[in-house]
Amino acid sequence: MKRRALLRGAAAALAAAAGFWALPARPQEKVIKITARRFTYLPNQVTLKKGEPVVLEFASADVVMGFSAPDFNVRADIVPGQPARVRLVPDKVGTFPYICDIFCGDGHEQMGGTIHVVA
Ligand SMILES: [Cu+2]
Repeated sequence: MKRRALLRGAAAALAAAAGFWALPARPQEKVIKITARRFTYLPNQVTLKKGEPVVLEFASADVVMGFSAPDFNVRADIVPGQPARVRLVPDKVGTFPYICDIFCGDGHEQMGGTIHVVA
């Protein structure tokens, strides 16, 4: 009885180890670099895949800017000289706007871009 229980324990441990080793290596997250300058983002269109994690890395070429994509609940301050990173896992397919949410001068209201999420 005791031996069988031990064997069962060993089998469970082996199965757990096999499961552990079967886990795929965490893929390197894709980084998309976006430069913000008055009053645009470059690029101002990004295409992402649903469910695929991505890091948006922002740099400002002039003044303090914002980045806000309300559909994905992410935002960042973009301070010159300090790259700002936002991690995003798109959970829906479609076309979603993002905007600058820090007043950066005349033209600020038009500053934005588009995130396309494909299946
Ligand atoms: Cu702005």
